[in-house]
Amino acid sequence: MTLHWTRTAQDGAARAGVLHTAHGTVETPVFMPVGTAGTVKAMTADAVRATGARMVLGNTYHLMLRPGAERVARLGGLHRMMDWHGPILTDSGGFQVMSLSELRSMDEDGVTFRSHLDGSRHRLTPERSVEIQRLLGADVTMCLDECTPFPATEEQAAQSMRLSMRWAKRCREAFVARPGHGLFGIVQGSTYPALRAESVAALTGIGFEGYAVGGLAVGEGQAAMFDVLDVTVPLLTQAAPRYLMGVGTPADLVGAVRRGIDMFDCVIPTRSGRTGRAYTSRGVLNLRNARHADDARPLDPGCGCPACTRHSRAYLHHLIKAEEMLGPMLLTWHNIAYFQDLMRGLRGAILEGRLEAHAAAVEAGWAAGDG
Ligand code: PRF
Ligand code: ZN
Repeated sequence: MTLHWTRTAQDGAARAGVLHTAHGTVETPVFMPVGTAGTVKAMTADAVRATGARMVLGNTYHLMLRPGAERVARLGGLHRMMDWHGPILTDSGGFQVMSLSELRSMDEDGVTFRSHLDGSRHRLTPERSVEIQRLLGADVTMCLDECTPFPATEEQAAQSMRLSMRWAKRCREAFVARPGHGLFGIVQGSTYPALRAESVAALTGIGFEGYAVGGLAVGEGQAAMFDVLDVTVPLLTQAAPRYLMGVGTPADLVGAVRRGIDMFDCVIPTRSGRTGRAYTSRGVLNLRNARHADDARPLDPGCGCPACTRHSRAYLHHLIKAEEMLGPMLLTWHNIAYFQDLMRGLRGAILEGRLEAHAAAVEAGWAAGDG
C-alpha cells in the first residue's frame, strides 16, 4: 500500500491521526526537524530520536549539490547515510533555489541556477526533482513548485501558481509508486482566496497522497497566514494529511493545528538553538543575555532534555558566551524537545477533545514568562 494517513480523532477543525510510511508510522500533528544537508545540525540521529522526533526533513537542493543524489544512492540512501531509520520527507528544491542560489532562471520546463557553494550550473525540472528524491530514498516526495514571492499582484500570483500546478502534474506522472512512499502536492496562490481555491482544485484533480500549503511564512505575517489557512484548509480532502511548509513558531504551530494542519517543518528550533535562543513553556529566552550568568535554575523545569535535567541556565549562558560547541548542541536538543513536547500535548488534547482549553493554557504559559 502507498503512504497513507488515518484519522484517529477530530476536535473542531483539528485532527489527530497516524501517517503510515515505508519507515514506520508517525502520529500527527507532527513537527519534523530540518536535516537539510543530511544532518539535523548539531545533533546525532540518536539524539534527534531521543527528543521524541519521529520524522525529519531533507533537502533536494543541498543534497544534489553536495554530496550528490547519485552518491547518496550508492551509499545506501539518505536513511542509511544519516543513520535515521524513521520516515524522511524531502523538499523538492524549488524553494531553496529561489532563496539560496545565484543567477537562477525559470522557464516552463524547469529552473536553471548556479550553486551557492561553487557557482557550478545545475538544472531542476519536475522530473529530475522527483528522480533525485527517489535516489535519496524519501518516504514523502514533494512536488517541484515555485514559492511565489511576497508580496505579489494577483496576476503574478496566478501565473506562478498555474506554473506550479503544471509542474505538479508532471511530478505525478514522473513519480514511481512504491509501497509506503507517497507524493504530496503543494497549494500556492499567495494571499488570494480565489487562487488558493483554484490551486486546491487543480491538485485534487490530479490526486496526491498528501497536500501541502506552500507560499506562507514569507513575510505576510501570522494574521494573513491564518487567513489563508481559514480559506484553504476547508477545501482540502479530510482523508489526506495536510502539511504547512516551513512553519513556524510555537504560536504558529498551535494556530495551524487548530485550523486542521497535520504536519510541519521549520529551522526555528535548530537555527535559534545555534544562536542561543531557547523556546520554553514560559516563552523565549536569549541565553546570551547577562541576566542568566548567575542563574542556577534549569532552562525549563518541565523539560526532560539533557540541557534542562543536567545543567543550569548559568552554564548554558557560559557555553554560548564562550562559543563552545556544546552550547548550540544542548540548546538545539532542548528546542527540538520542546517542539516535540508541544506537539505531543496538542495530539493528546485533540484525542481527548480539549484542544481549545489546552491551547489557551499553553499560550498563557508563554505570556507568563519565566520571572
Ligand atoms: N514550497 C516548497 N518548500 C517550501 C515552501 C514552499 O512554498 C515554503 C514556504 N514557507 C517553505 N518551504 N517546495
Ligand atoms: Zn529542555
